[in-house]
Amino acid sequence: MAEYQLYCFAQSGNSYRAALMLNLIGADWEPVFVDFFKGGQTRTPQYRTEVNEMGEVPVLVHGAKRLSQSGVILTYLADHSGKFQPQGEDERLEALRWIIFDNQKVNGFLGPFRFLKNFAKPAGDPAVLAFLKGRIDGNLGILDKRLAGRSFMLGEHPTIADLSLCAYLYYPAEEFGFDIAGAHPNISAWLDRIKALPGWKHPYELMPGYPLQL
Ligand SMILES: N[C@@H](CCC(=O)N[C@@H](CS)C(=O)NCC(=O)O)C(=O)O
Repeated sequence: MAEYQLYCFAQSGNSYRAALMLNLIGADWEPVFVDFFKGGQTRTPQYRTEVNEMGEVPVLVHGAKRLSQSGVILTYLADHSGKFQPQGEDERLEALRWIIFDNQKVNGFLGPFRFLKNFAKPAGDPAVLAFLKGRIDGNLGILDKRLAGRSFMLGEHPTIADLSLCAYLYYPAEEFGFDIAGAHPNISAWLDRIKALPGWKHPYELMPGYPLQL
């Protein structure tokens, strides 16, 4: 058995943060496929009792430790590997600030938008999609501005803040119906820099369940 197990599925950008981090730090890890779409596995009492009471992926298992919330998982892996770790109190707080902003407002809106547009049956209400799109555009603008004149979110070195914020941004533009990298040059260059890190893989290569069988 590998040292780490990650409960995840390919379409989950929230899981991608953790899977990408594990790959970039060269961890000995294996995915545990969670059948979110067909089996509704995260909603079963068994999943909520045995895996995660919050009914979510990702969940990281490391020996006796079981962690959920990608921000917690990224922090744990950074502390244990010494890689992608913010340095000193100011950087730690700054990374946390961006991770919370990301969870709530960047990928926190992109994930549901993509789900409602691409996977939900029936597809989401156009008024809901329009609301989310407005929020997404504003928040991606904030991210693009932050990345002007910086290689990564906290400066010249990549940290867990970058690995959190890129969660949904490598999925195909057709799944969103708009081209994030095309519309945001600083985000586009930053995504290329993350992609160049040794061990980078696309979410559909890194996690099980692609293509989706419904
Ligand atoms: N803030 C959480 C979000 C996790 C999350 O929403 N995961 C989705 C899959 S991408 C999920 O498991 N949803 C299950 C559900 O809503 O029933 C994190 O960063 O880990």
